[in-house]
Amino acid sequence: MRFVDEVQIYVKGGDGGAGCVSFRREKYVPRGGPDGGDGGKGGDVVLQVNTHLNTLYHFRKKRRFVAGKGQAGRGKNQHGRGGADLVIEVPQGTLVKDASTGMVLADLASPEARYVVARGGTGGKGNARFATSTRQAPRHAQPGLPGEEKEVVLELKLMADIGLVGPPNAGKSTLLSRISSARPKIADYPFTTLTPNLGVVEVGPGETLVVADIPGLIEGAHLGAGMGIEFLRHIERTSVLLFMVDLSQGAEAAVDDFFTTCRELEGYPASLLEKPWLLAFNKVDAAGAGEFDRAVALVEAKGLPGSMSRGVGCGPFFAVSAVTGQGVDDLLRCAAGVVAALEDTEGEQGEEGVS
Ligand SMILES: Nc1nc2c(ncn2[C@@H]2O[C@H](COP(=O)(O)OP(=O)(O)OP(=O)(O)O)[C@@H](O)[C@H]2O)c(=O)[nH]1
Ligand SMILES: [Mg+2]
Repeated sequence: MRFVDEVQIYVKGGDGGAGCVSFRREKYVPRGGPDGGDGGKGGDVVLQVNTHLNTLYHFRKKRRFVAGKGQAGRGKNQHGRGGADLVIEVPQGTLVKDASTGMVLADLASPEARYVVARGGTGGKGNARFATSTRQAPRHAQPGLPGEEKEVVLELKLMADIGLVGPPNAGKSTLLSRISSARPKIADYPFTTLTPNLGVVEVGPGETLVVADIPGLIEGAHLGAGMGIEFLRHIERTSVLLFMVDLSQGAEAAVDDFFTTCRELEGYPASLLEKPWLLAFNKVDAAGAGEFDRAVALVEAKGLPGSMSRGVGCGPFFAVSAVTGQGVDDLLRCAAGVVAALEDTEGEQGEEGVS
């Protein structure tokens, strides 16, 4: 399935129904009073999170959404029925922006998030409402108001626990395909991955991690080189960064790649480097003996960028092979521990907030 992470759609609330002009007609009552009912309210267009959706793919064909109209009022003071709401399902993590101003209207980050994106118009008042002591037979009623309409941009930021970052060809997609049932394209050339992939990894009974694999980053990506850094928005919300570099090119090149990736992340507005991180030196199966130890020593000698978090207790360096599976379990166990620890601290902060 192709990943669609931004779509523009047109939404319009239902028009309100018109109020009715009507007079009572009864035998022996020559001039009955006004009895035109009110029009019904138009339906709202509502965006609702469905946690089973991972992409905006379902908007590829349908981009216009108009909620139901309110019915017109009728005689005998019968009010028109309200129009039906139109509920549009979106993945969790969808950001809603006004297409003309770019303003963020809503951030549907929680699993139950719901947002009325276009309100239905109110129904018009029937002529019964306009009767006064001096004006007993009003011949007018209000029209219904039109529903609100606008163009909005839906932007998806994936909700993943772990974001895989690194240069092209490091083996990020290979790792994702090894640890999850996701089947990203894998090939021996740079920029195989053009759109982010999500994989769900089972790390224990009933315990899962969502891993996001994004296109590779190269030097100057924050200035637009390669695939640019647009895709980094998908890891803005991940709890942990998993750097991956190719150790089979030798310790120096691998470590250079790591620092290049860090620099590109530094160039991204949201402070990604403050997240806890792990560094996987991949392709150990094809690397010379001792390269891993040399690589770790090189990173430590160079020192980490100042804005970078200090890594995590259980690592942060791993020698792995996404092809043979060597070291992968250790890496996952550590990553799962970091994610769980973060969730615990977030939970505690939440509880403090309540008291
Ligand atoms: N020997 C060896 N080769 C690997 C390993 N992991 C990945 N590869 C190979 O490296 C190449 C690139 O792998 P991908 O998974 O496509 O790399 P990527 O990081 O997703 O690349 P982009 O999508 O271009 O950013 C493929 O030919 C893989 O078979 C590994 O552990 N050992
Ligand atoms: Mg890839």
